[in-house]
Amino acid sequence: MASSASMLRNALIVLASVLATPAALAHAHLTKQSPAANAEVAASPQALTLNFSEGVEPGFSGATLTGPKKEQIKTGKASRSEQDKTQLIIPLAQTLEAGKYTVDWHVVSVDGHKTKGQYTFSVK
Ligand SMILES: [Cu+2]
Repeated sequence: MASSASMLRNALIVLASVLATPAALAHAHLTKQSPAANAEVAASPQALTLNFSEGVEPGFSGATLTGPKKEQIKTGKASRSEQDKTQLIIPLAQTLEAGKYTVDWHVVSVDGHKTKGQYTFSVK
């Protein structure tokens, strides 16, 4: 029969291996975006570009854009950069008027994990 000390030790080993699982560290986090978060741009952008810490699956990744009057902005289909699998490009189907815009993004990274987030930028 195992002593309680060895059971405790085994439990700690299991816990440590769960916490140190590399996949848990490989989620795609947003590292850079254009227009930049909290930026105020002079001209309406033609696309949103989002860079992540990991490669993303374009078929399961995208973003919605909400305008100053809480309206949904029309966007094209999100695609992944051909040169950079960590970059997602969302073309905008309309010119943005002055005001504050909110980007809600969601991605599935190449390891199959989902992440999402939100940021805002403004058009002068
Ligand atoms: Cu992951």
